[in-house]
Amino acid sequence: MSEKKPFYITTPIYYPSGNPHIGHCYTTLACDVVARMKRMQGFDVMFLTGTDEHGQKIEDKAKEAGVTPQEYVDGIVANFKKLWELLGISYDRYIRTTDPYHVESVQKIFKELYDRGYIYKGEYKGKYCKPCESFWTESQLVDGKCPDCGRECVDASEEAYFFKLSDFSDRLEKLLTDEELNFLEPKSRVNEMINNFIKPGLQDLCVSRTSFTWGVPVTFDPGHVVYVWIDALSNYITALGYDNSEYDDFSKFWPADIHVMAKEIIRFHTLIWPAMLMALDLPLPKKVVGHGWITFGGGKMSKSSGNVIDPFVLSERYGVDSLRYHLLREMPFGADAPYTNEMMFNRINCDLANDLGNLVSRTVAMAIKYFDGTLPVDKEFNDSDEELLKMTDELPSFVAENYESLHISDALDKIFRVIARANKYIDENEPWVLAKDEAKKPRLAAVLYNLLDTVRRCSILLSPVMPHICPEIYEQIGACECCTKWEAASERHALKADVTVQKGRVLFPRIDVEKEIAELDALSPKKADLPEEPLKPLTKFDNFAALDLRAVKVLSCEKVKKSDKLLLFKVDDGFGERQVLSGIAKYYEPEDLIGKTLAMIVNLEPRKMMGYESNGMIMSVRDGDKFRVVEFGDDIKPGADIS
Ligand code: ME8
Repeated sequence: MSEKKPFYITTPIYYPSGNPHIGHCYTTLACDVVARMKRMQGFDVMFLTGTDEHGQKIEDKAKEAGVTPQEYVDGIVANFKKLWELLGISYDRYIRTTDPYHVESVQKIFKELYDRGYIYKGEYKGKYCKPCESFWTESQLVDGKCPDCGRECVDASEEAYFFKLSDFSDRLEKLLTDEELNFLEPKSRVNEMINNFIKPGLQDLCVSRTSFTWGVPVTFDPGHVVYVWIDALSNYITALGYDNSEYDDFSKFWPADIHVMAKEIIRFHTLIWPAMLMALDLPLPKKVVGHGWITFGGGKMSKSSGNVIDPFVLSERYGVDSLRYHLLREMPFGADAPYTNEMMFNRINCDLANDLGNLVSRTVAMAIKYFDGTLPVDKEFNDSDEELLKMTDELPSFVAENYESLHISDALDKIFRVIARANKYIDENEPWVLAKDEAKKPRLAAVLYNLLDTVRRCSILLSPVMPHICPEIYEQIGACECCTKWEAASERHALKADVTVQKGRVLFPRIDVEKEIAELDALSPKKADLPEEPLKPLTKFDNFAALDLRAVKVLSCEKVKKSDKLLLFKVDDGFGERQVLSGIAKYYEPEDLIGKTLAMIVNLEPRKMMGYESNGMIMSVRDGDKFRVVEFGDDIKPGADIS
């Protein structure tokens, strides 16, 4: 039996409603660093990530794409996994909430909570959009209307199950304020949870819905599916085999050591999740850490000029470890950090090419030049070496602590201070001057040895962040396996006294910032050249075939009073007359359209606008900031079908 201590770390399970982006990369990389370090420290690590695949949004996206929800998520999940592989994410387990074992466990957990009296049946009240069949909260409405279709919503209610979150207020407040436990970091978030949520009074949480079907069915009440958080949060225990026979790791790894996420879902992890566990009589996770957001020019990621931020493209062009380093270095603990390609290029040039890359290549080159690659055993160390060595001695405990508490940027900052100090040490000792005097060869050997050994120690500590490059550095500086283990970072002079170096490739080629920005620009279509709407995903032929598209002849056309947008048409559809509205009043005088033969979708459900019923949709095409109707010559008869 292994005597290793267990260590369990998790990312959120991401929504596969779109492809993974740099933001998802940050959390996953941060967890990867901790997982890699803990493995090096001899822990038995379980690093869990995955995808949260149920819900209305996925159901809608799949419908839009004309595929089943399962087909839709399968496609996106494949991209998540591809990206994690490319970035070298060393996860041990990947959970999908559509995995049958998870579904089974969630059903049992839901039932258990119900049997224990923590889930009860009630009425969910909200704003309901009938055509969209969707409930919205007040805050989701846009100008008081449905955020999807812009139509009026009505007060409505549906039968739903609720979780008694309100029962747990006192225990949650205690948990969050217990100084010794230090349950939530950063601390600033504790007050936010207490003042914004606990103090105003926790509301019971709606945990089932009947208005959509893409979810885990409630076993004892057909028609209800488990709504979002009970399904999603349970992943942290179902993935270990809680209430299922897929895995048998629950007793070993639960409670989790750290749940990592960004700030917007701290609330769910520090209120709902502990309350669920309390209700189930299970131990609570040891720590929840919420980092800031990576922001992209004004907060939103965009493909605008010069800012292609597809992680696949970036890691292929500039190296996986450079991307890993940049993201982890740039995000100060708890705060937001903007992302731009320019910042990444400057960071790579400054820290990686100039400081680390140069230190390695200069030191190796000097060892080759002055000693044919193998340092002599005879060395002369002196007191002036102490400052560099002492600074390096302080690193391992600082780095370990800061990696583990997700202050990764602080840890990297400290490592790079030592690297900068080592570069200064070269300038102070002027090896090229020492080399001119045969009597100073032992001193020269000591200087180069100190440098190589500092590179070794720093590289061990950097290896969780740059797992692909560090082994290359070990090779160049002649570090054997035993002196690159985690503990060896604390040891001075663990390199062999007669170490042999090897010239290797340039580890971090300098980036010509302007040229690269121009090339990335060329890779992405300019904003002005892009169609306003991106292409929609593929859809089934049947979706197209369901539309009835016809040529129609305009019989009459007039402006709708009090509307500067709408024109009211009577058209001949070949079978009779029908009334239709179109929002093109800004672009046409009504009389110009009378007598024209236009393209129209004739089988859309009727819709009322400004008091008139519209039966179909006249098709028009965007022309800059205008719209033009799609029209045919007089030879096309009304009713002719368009395919
Ligand atoms: O919230 N900066 O899924 P999600 C930093 N399924 N981190 C970011 C980020 C950004 N710009 N964008 C995303 C969900 N993230 C739920 C979670 S857990 C039981 C259920 C990361 O796909 C960050 O970790 O919206 C954030 O918390 C998470 O992705 C949100 O992922």
